[in-house]
Amino acid sequence: MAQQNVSITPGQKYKFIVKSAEEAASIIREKLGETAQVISVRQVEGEGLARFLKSPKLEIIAQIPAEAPQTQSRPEEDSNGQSQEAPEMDDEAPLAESPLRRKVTRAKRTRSPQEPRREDADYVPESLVRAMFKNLPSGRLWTILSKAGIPGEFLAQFGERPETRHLNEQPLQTAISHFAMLMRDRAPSRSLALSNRVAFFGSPGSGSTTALCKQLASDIFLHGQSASVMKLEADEPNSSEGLAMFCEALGVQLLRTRGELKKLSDDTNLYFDIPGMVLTGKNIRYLQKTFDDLGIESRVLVVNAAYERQLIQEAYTRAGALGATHVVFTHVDEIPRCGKLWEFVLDDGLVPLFASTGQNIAADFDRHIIDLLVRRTLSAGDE
Ligand SMILES: Nc1nc2c(ncn2[C@@H]2O[C@H](COP(=O)(O)OP(=O)(O)OP(=O)(O)O)[C@@H](O)[C@H]2O)c(=O)[nH]1
Ligand SMILES: [Mg+2]
Repeated sequence: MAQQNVSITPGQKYKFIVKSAEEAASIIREKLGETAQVISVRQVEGEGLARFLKSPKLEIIAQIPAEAPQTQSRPEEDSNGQSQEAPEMDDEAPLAESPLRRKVTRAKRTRSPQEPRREDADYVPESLVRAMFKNLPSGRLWTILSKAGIPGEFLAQFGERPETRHLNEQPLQTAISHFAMLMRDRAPSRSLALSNRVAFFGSPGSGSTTALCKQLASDIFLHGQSASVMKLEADEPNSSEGLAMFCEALGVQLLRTRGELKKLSDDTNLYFDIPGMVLTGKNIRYLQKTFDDLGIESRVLVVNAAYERQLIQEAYTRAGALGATHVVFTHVDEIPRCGKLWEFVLDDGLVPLFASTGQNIAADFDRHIIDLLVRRTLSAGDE
């Protein structure tokens, strides 16, 4: 294997594409030394036909901790057991990171959020996760959680907590209910109420208009509140046929110009439908200004739960830069494994408003996301 004797930089992340966990372990040790840490593991497949012709590979991101400098040969290529520096994200927008996400490499986006890679690409067999994360707790419960798609580093961090160590000694059923209880306890207790001006935004097709309609229906049917909707335009067209029909059916006013806002009473909840847009720096600035000008305090990021975990992270980071307050996960009905959502739901950043679990705009949503995840995680892992 080609090597170059140049010094590697502590703290810098390196990406390795390998065929197996064993190969990864030996390459990482050889190239980065014994102190290297694995930060993330992802199964990658070829595109198109290559997907069927080639065996899956693993993409491993590793780094030497900043406090452990040393000189080693530097990885230089990027295929078949070779390696390269992990690329940093294309940073148009100011980025704010949450503590949980700090450990995770932000790699350059290779496809647009309009065409998200499905979450299956993120699934790494439990045996491989286990080989990569040495601190991963062992036992039947952890096997189930790992199979359910909870990321290895998240599980390893969770397993280090004193209150989780005893779980393996318990009968499985007891361990499962304790796990569920710990997850519920760990969820941030804040329930940030919505202000009376709320915008739903997300990448094209993420389900933001549908999410808005669900919230609207809940206000009207369940809480008897009055509400109006305003459709905002931007560079991207904002088709409103479905929204207009739904508003008409509910007897809700659909506003199209800012001038109409003056006629609204102060106690009316007003929901803003934003055209789907990729959160580039320009769009973030546009949205931030629009939200500020219109006095929109509640800013709900709508994110398709079928996106790759990395894209969800990116959406979170970018939405944080425009003052997002809440998050809605959509298409939860379509994903076989919900494990990857745990780290987002347990994060102290955005407050989860609900999970959308189907196309029905007057139903198909669940506000008890923790319970939903516990149910879905354990049933997926137990299959
Ligand atoms: N299965 C499923 N489908 C959903 C869900 N949420 C939305 N959809 C469907 O996804 C499609 C896009 O939903 P929209 O609400 O129009 O998405 P949008 O983000 O407003 O799209 P644009 O404004 O055009 O960018 C529609 O066919 C919805 O019925 C969900 O939770 N589950
Ligand atoms: Mg829409």
